Amino acid sequence: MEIARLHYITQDLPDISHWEQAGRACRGGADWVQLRVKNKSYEDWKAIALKTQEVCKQFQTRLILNDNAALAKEIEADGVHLGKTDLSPVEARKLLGDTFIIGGTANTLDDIRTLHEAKVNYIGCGPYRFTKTKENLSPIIGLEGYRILMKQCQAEGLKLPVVGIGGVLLADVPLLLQAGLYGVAVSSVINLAENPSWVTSGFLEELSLVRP
Ligand code: TZP
Ligand code: MG
Repeated sequence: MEIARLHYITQDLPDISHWEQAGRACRGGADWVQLRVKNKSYEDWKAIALKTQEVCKQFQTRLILNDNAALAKEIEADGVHLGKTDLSPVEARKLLGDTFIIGGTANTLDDIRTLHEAKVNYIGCGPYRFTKTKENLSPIIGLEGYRILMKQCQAEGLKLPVVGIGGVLLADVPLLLQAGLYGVAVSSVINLAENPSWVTSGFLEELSLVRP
């Protein structure tokens, strides 16, 4: 299955809903939306997810739920992104089946090895730099860190698409791709922009300039 090179991520914001955020990114061409909802009951989360799914379907954009494999299954999302404290990717695969997209979070080479073993479809590896978007950040990886990690992956034959995440800005894209990353996952740089659709299309343009 084709993994997008731009993983657009919604966030909890006071003045705009998750589905409106998704709509802005979709209008800019995003074909992959990760719904990142925090601190909501299952039912509230489900209501948000269904509204976001409606928007994504209009644009034929894939919807990936963060954290919640059960909800992803219930609403028949396209995928789920699992952190280290969520359901394990192995259990998620049993629950969701072979065609469901399962992504996992990595901070180290060991994490990447484990996720590869678990047959996830892609890996979100970060944080690239400090970001206010996520609490309890893992140690910063930085550009040199990615270079080293991606070289080690290549040496070990770990061929999964790895997207960089955490404080990624448009101007970072060329160097991150040169470091060996497949793509990027971004949230606030799009959500807090004056023109989120325009920034989204800027990312897609930058990513298209370098082959993975
Ligand atoms: N995981 C590691 S950093 C991060 C997540 C979800 C936040 C990404 O958001 P931003 O706003 O692009 O830094
Ligand atoms: Mg998570």
